[in-house]
Amino acid sequence: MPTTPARAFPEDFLWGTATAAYQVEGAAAEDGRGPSIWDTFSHTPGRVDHGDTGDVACDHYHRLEEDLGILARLGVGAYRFSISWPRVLPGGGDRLNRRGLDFYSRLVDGLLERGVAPVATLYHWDLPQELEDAGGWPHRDTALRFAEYAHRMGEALGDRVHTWITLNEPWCSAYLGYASGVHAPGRTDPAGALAAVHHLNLGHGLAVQALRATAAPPARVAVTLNLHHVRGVSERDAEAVRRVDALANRAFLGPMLDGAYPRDLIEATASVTDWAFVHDSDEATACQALDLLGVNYYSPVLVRARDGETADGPASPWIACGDVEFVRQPGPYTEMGWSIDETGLTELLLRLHGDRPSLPLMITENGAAFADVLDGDGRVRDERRVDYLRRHLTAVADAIDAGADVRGYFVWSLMDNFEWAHGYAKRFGIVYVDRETLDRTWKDSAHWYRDVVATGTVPDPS
Ligand code: IFM
Repeated sequence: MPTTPARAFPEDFLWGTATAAYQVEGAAAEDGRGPSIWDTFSHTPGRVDHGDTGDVACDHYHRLEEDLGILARLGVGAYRFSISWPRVLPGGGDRLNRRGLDFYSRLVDGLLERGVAPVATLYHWDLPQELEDAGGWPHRDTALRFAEYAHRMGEALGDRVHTWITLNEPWCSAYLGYASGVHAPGRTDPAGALAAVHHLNLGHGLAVQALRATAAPPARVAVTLNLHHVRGVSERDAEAVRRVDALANRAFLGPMLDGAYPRDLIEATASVTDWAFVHDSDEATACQALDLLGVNYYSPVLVRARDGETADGPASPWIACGDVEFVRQPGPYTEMGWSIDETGLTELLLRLHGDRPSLPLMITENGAAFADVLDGDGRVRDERRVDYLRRHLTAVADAIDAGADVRGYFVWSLMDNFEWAHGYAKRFGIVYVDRETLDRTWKDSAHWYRDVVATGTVPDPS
């Protein structure tokens, strides 16, 4: 019977877990926090399954000590969280809300006291509502406000936070927020979505400059992208693959890492926008030296050309791709309907390393939703999540063995939380959160991950 050998990771490999502010904090109207686009969106009937909101979420804001204890017992070397912009700068202006900042200060100190390195993401989708009212990410000024926010956070926390992530998954912010409208703010404006892409890229570059100017050395600055590993059904789908890759990946990698939008992206979207919102020197500003590239990976993408026909349907995040079919891939699937295929992760990491060998990589999110059940004996037997994590960590080990410079891995997520338009119906946590009591229970995967972290080794499944 074939066995999968245990895989040992480098000694200095960083093991962590991740969450995001709106998904876990709750306390939406407390201590001076202002509204974000996700407060507005989730309170709009029909936008989020079951009418769920992040008002309470996991109540992490009030259960900070308990959650810090969980992280300490997991033994992780790092915790990736995001700062809620409207909690620290309500309205997105320049008035610092001390009580909001104090929460992050306590979080950071609590992590450091427990030997856990804080990894702070500045923007995980919760734009202050007032900035959306003024135009949102399609509007250039939002990038400038974002840079000011980065500056304030670098000043306030940069003495203790040494790893910073500017944006989380700008693909989602731009295309799901402004093209398909399934995420906040729920707009369906393809030209606006491409303007959002640009202002997110610009805001990223300005934020890197702001962090470098304020955070104490040796600050590491990164961005997290949900890069899509795109495959074609056959060789004749190469053009479709290239177009989807341009929109999904190179729209961000191009300006951020090479200082230029790819020509084929500009051409493919010419009927939607003339890209006049890109000012001279913006691309150079977006392109700042990075210490790490954060990679979020869940599943690969499979596409096929539609033979010239275009599909009308609900607003799509895939601008100028009406002639591309997104093909359902073979199972097994997670509860999100995403196919489980870890080979895409190895291939993606090797592509990134091949393209830019000197840029270290970090898996800033990877994980799976399953319909977990808290059994009568108090256990959550989530063996499918253990299998998912084992497969994907093995895929990371394969990439490292083949030469990729991967420095760390963060499980998404520390605990079950508000899964955006799906509300609380999808459970991604390695810690189970009871929706009535908000009690936390370690799932089998949390015990498994604690052992992985302690030994630096992914064990043989037998
Ligand atoms: O929950 C999200 C997270 O906020 C961003 N990355 C993907 C996760 C699962 O959908």
